[in-house]
Amino acid sequence: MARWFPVGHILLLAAAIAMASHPAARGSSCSVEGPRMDCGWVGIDGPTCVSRGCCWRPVHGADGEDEAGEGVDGASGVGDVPWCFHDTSHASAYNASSCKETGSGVQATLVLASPALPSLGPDISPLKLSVSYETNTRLHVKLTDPTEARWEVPESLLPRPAPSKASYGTLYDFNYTKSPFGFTVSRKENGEVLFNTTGHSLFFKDQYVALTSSIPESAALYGLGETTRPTGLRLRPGTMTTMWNRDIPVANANINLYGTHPFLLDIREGGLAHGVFFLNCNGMDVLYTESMIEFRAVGGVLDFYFFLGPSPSDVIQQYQDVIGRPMMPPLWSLGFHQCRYGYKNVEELESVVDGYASANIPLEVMWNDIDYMDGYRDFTLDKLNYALPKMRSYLQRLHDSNQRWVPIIDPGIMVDPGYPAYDAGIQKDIFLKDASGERYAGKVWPPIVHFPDWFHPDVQEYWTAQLRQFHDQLAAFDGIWADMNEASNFCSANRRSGKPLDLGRHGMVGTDACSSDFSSNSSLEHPPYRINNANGAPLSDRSIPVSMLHHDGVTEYDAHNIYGFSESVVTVKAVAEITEGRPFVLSRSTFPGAGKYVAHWSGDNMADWNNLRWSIVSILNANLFGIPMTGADICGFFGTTTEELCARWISLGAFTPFTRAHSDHVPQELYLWPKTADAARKALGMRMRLTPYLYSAFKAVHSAGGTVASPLWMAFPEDSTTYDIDRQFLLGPGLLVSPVLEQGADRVDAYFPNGTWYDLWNNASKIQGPGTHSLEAPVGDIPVHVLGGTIIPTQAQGPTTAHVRETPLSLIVALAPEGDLSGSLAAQGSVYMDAGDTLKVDGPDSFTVEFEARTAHGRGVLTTTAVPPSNAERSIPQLGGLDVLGFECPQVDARDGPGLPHGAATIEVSVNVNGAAHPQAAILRDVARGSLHVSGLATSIERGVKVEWRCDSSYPTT
Ligand code: MIG
Repeated sequence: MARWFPVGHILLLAAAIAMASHPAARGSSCSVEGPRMDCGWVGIDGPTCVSRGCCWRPVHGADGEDEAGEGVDGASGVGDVPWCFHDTSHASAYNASSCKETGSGVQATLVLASPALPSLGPDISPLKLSVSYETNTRLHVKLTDPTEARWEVPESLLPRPAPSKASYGTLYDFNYTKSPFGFTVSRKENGEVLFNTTGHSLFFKDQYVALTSSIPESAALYGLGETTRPTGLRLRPGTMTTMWNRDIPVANANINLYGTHPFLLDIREGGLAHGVFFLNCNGMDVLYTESMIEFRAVGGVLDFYFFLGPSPSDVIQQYQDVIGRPMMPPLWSLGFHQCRYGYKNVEELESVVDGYASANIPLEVMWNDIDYMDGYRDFTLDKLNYALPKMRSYLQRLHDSNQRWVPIIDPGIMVDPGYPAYDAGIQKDIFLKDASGERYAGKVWPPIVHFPDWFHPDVQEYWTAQLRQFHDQLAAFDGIWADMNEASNFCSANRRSGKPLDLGRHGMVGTDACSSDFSSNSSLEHPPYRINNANGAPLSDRSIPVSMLHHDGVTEYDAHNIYGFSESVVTVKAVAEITEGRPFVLSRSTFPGAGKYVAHWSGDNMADWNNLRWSIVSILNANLFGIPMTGADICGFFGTTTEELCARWISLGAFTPFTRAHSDHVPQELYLWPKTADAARKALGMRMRLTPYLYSAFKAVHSAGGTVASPLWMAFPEDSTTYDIDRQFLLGPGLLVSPVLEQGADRVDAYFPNGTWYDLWNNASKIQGPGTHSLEAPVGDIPVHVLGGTIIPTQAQGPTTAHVRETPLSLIVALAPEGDLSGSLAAQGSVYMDAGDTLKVDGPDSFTVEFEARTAHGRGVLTTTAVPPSNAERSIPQLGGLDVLGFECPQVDARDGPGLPHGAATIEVSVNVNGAAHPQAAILRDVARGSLHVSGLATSIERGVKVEWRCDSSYPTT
C-alpha cells in the first residue's frame, strides 16, 4: 500500500525536514516550515515535480537510509514526508473593499492582494463576500465568484433555509479586517473567539478553495466523516479527514469511507458548544493540527454556517434547521433485522425465520442481499433459487406474521438488451454519459453496467416504475436497501488500455468493461491539488469517472459526493408511493441532509473486538451528522465471529437505533450458539419492551431535531470527563448504555455523570454520579441505566413491534430530587404513538401522552395527559402498571431499621386511580431497593388519569 504523511505525523515533520540535505531544486521561496502539502506521487522525480510548479526537497529516513518507495499512487516521497510539495511560503491574501454593513449582515468585495500557490492554478478575483445574520444562533458566511456562477450543492437536494430573525440579539459577533481580509466569529456572552481566519491564507481558485481558522488547544472537536478513527470519537490534532465517497470497508482506519460530512461540533470552556458546517460537496481534505483547522476543497465555493448552540444539542438542532430534520422511521423498522450475504435460496430464508421463532428471539425484518437477483440484475428474481411462487409464499408468510422484507438494490443497471430496466433506461435516456454523449459503462456485480443520473428530470419516473413492477409483479418489499451508491465501480482508474466494448451483445460475462471512457488528461481527472483519496488513488478510481456528465452538464467531479444522497431522495419517494406508507430506505452513502430521508449502516466491518468498539463511534458520528436511524452489522460482516463476540455484539446492538445482524456468507444468526441466543433473548427482549420509548425518541428528533444515540457530553456538556468517552452512550433522553467491549471480560468500568442512575434490569439498584463504577456484566448482560428524573414508557415484549403495540403501557418512573424542594422527587416523560407506517406523522391516528410524577413524604402521584385530548381515530393502549424507582416510605422505613431483617419486603401500599381505590392493582414494594412495582392497573388513559399511592403506616410488614 502506498503511504501518506500527515495523519499523526505532523510533529515528526520538523525533525525530518531539518535533516533534508539535498539542495532545493526550486527557488528558496519553498517553505520548509509546517506540514508539506503533497504535490506528486510516490516515485515522482525532481524534474517532473518542478515542472508541475512544485517544490522538490527529498527527505531521508532518520537512520540515514532511503526507504523503498512503494506503488505509484501514494504521497510523493517515501516514508511519511512528501518530497514533492506545494510552495506554501506565501500567504494568499485578499483585501476587502466596498463594504456594506447592515443590521442583517455584511457585503463586501474581496480583491486579490497577494497570490500564492501558483501550482494550484490562478486565483479568482474579485470575490463576493456575503455575511448573513440568519437567526440569533445561525451565522452564514459565503464567498463566491461574482462574475461566474460556480458549482454549489443543488437547492433541490438541500434547500437553504431563509433568515428568520432580526439581527439584534444574536449570540455571535462577526468582525473582520480589511487588508488583508480575515474574519472572526465570537460568542457575545463571553467574548470567546470561536473561528478566526485572520493571519491565515485564503484560497479561491477554480479547483482549490481553502479557508483556515485558528483553534485553541483546549477545544474539544467532534465530527468530520465518514472515517474510522481508532483514536475515537473526539478529533485529535494531527488528523487529516478526506471526504470523497468511496466503497471502502469501515473496518479500515483513517481513510475516506462511504459518506461525506463536513460538519464540526466544538465544545469550549464551560461546555459551551458551537458548530461549523462547510457546505460544499466537492472532494476535500480537512486538516486539524494543534493550532488550526483548514478546509481544502477542489471546487465549489466557500460556504460556511456557524451554529452558536450554546448546548451541544442546540447545535445539532440548529444544524438540522439547515440540513433537514431526521425522517420518522416506520415503527416496524425498530424491530430486529436479520441479513446475510449468501442466503442460497428461499428454503434457507424459511429456515432462518423458523430458527428465530423456535429460539424465541424477536425477528421483525428479513433482508436479502444480491443473491436473490437473476444475474445481479436489479428488480429481478433468480429463477431457480428464488423462484416466483416460492418467493411469493415466503413473503406472504412473513407478512401474515407481521414481519417484513427488505431487498438490496444497487444503482448500476446491467447492460443487457431485453432486460426491462436496461431497455427503459435507454429509452428514457437517464444513464450517465461522457462528454461525447457516449453512455458510461462500468462494472459492478454485473460485468457491464450503466449508472442512473439522479439529476435527470425523468429518472424519478424511471426508478419508481422499476421498483413498482418489482414490488407489484414479483416481490412485495417493505423497504429498500441502497448499497454501492458512492457509486462503487469495480473498474480502477489505472486501467485504461483494452478494447472498446460491444455493448449490444448478450452474455457478456468475462468482458472487461473497465477499458473505456476514462478521459485521462483532463484537469478533472488530475486536479492540481490531490486530495488524499484512499491514500493517493485518483478521484475516478473504483467509482464513476469524474469527467462523466449528469443532466445539464454537471460533472461527476462536482456531484460525486452527492450521488448516493440523490439516489436516496429518488428511492425514498418511489418507496413511499409504492408501499403507500412511510418509506424505509437504508443507504450506505450519505451527505448532509440524508438523514431527512434514509437510515444508514456503518458498512463492511470486521468480526473482531476493535470493530465492536468502533461501531459505537460510527453510530454516534452518524447521529451528529443528522442520521439517527443507524447501526452497525451486528456480530461483524467480514471474518468469523465467535459465540462470545456475537453475544456481546447483540447485547450492544439491541440498544443501537437500527439493529441488524449481517454477515458475509458465514452463518451467524443469533440462535446458532447458546450464549449468543441467551444474550439476544435478553437484550432484544428489553429492546422490544422499549419500543414506545425509542419510537418517541425518534418522534422528538423528527419534530424538533437532535440525536437518538448520543455521546454523554450531549446531555452533560459541563462535565469535561465526558469529552473522551466513546465506549458508552445515551439512548434517547434517559438511558445510559455501558457495554462490555473486551474479550474475556465480565466487568466494565462505566462513568456516570451527575445524577441518579437506576439499573434498568433489576429496576432499582442505584448509582449516584458523578463517578466511575466497575459493573459486573457476564456474557449475556449489558449494563443499562435509567437517568433519575425521566419516565420511560415501555410495553410488553413480543417478537415484532406489531405484537408489542397491542400490549398495555407500563411506565418506569425514575425519580430524582426536584430542585430545592426538600424531600420532593419528580420525573417526566412522554410517549408518541401512531399507526406506525402512515406517511403522515402527527396525523389523525397519532397522539402524545405526557407523564409527570411527583412524590414527597410517602405519597406519590402520576398524572397522564393525552394530547390531543380526544380523537376518534387513535387507539391509546391502557396503562398497565408502574415501576416507581427511588420511592421511600418514611414511617415504614423507620420500622425497617435495626432489629428488622434487611432485604426485600412486601408492604401494602394503597393506590387510587382518579380518586378511587383501584381494586385490581397488585403492588409490590422492594424496600431494599426503594422501588414500588404496581401492576394490574388496566386503566384507560384516553382522558388523562391520576394514579396516586401512599405508604400506609397502619399496614405492618407481612
Ligand atoms: O462489494 O452486496 O456493504 O453489506 O453484503 C460488496 C454484497 C457489496 C457491500 C455491502 C454489504 C453487502 C455486499 N456489498
